[in-house]
Amino acid sequence: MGNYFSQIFSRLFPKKQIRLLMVGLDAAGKTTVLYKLKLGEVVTTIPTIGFNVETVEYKNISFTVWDVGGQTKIRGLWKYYYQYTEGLIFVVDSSDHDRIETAAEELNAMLAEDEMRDAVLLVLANKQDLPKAMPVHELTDRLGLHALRGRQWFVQATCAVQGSGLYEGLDWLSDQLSRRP
Ligand SMILES: Nc1nc2c(ncn2[C@@H]2O[C@H](COP(=O)(O)OP(=O)(O)OP(=O)(O)O)[C@@H](O)[C@H]2O)c(=O)[nH]1
Ligand SMILES: [Mg+2]
Repeated sequence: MGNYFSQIFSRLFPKKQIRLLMVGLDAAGKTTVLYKLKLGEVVTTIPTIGFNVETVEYKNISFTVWDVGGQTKIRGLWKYYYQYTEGLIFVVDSSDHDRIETAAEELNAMLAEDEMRDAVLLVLANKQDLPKAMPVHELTDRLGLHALRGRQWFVQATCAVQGSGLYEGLDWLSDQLSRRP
């Protein structure tokens, strides 16, 4: 009986579906983020060649999260995932001082693409547990986010292995996107 009513309820009020693309340089922690959200666990990852995709249910929203590998040689494949992306999650290893410029270049090139015009941007300042992690304000500067025009963006500090900050990031995305038709 309960099941019957919940089926009627979900037909009357279907969950909003939101498509998210999660990219960033290799080893930033994307796959760790994905499975921490999906399973509540830290999985042992290997570098992603290709993609992982999972749906994550949160706050009456069904997020479809595409996690695409970030190694240099395969970054050219990111563009095949742009279409219909409503939210871009750009994951950064906050302790990787040597590659923050590369991360900034990749992010800004992606945001310049026409298909990404309407996507909101959530940056995950990941690996905040590491001693040399850059704080949010420094990452914001170094990624050039203050120069963005006509884009909703937000930077969330996270530690994917502990799970901290991940749901705050989804909260921001759901606030931005659930109001859209
Ligand atoms: N200390 C620390 N390590 C993390 C954190 N998040 C991820 N890692 C580790 O970073 C390594 C790379 O994580 P992945 O999730 O495989 O990285 P990825 O971004 O998916 O990498 P590609 O698939 O190659 O693009 C793994 O050893 C993770 O355990 C974090 O918040 N803190
Ligand atoms: Mg991966």
